[in-house]
Amino acid sequence: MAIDMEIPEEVRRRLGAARRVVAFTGAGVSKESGLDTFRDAGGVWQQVRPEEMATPEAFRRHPGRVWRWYAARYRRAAGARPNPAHRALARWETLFPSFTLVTQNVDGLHQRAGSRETLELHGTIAWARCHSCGRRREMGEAVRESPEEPPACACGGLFRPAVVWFGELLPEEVLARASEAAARADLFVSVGTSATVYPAAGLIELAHRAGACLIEVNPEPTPFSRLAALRLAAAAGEALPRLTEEIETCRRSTT
Ligand code: BV8
Ligand code: ZN
Repeated sequence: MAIDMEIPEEVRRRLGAARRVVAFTGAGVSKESGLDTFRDAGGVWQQVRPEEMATPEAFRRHPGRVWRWYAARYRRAAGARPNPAHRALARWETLFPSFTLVTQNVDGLHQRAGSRETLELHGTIAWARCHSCGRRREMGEAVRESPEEPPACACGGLFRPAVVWFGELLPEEVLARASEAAARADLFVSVGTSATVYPAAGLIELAHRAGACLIEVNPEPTPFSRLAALRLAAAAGEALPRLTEEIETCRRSTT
């Protein structure tokens, strides 16, 4: 599919001059790596109800069921490979004086594509942590040792995936750093997210209100599309490498 890369002159100017840049990603960025999104047709939340799998109450009631479901998601994520969208974003660290990658994804694919610092708002599936005392261990090791039931911690509590469930607080320092980066951004690029889960989605509005140029990469519109200076209605794996070329061109012509 050829992507329409008609970039308005004003946006080109902003791409060329941007100094503090934030990319904000969601499940759509990993779609082309073979991982399901959450809210699209056939997505994760059409296979299971979020309140039955992704809440502390669900874990208390059915720890084995929740553990097995996350063990399966862990194996799929571990078996997936980063795609051109992840790789393009890893390069953005070298394109701008300041670049912050903020993700809602728990799959670790940004890091595996080479992104050195990624703010993981919803935690990670690569680690398990004790639901009682917070002790951490690698998810892969925990799943191999105990594939059917969550392993017990030395404190007597149960290990769970180190992700953020509905009704739980986001990691305070990660959210603070992401909010600060959004509030200071002059360019904010939202990729592959339905922008419906809070407080994460609030970062988009925060950046927009602070004057950032907003770009949205998503085949479908979102509640924030109307704020975007540029919308690329295409798959991230195609749009981001092309956008990266355009950014490089714009930056060469401004320096
Ligand atoms: C909290 C992690 C304080 C584990 C996930 C304000 C208003 C309304 C509700 C709330 C509010 N504030 C808080 C809430 C409640 C709730 C919430 O937001 N509910 C919503 C859904 C109504 N939030 C919380 O509970 C948060 N905690 O607020 O704490 C508190 C505490 C107690 C009481 C009150 C307050 C915690 C939320 C954390 C949820 N964790 N999961 C796991 O993965 O199992 S949620 C889940 O959604 C995902 O993990 C993901 O991180 C997140 C966001 O989804 P997306 O990544 O955007 O994925 P989605 O499928 O939706 O969209 C994919 C997009 O990609 C689509 O648009 C599609 O078009 C596009 N796409 C498809 N293919 C491609 C593509 N794009 C590009 N390329 C492609 N190829
Ligand atoms: Zn413990």
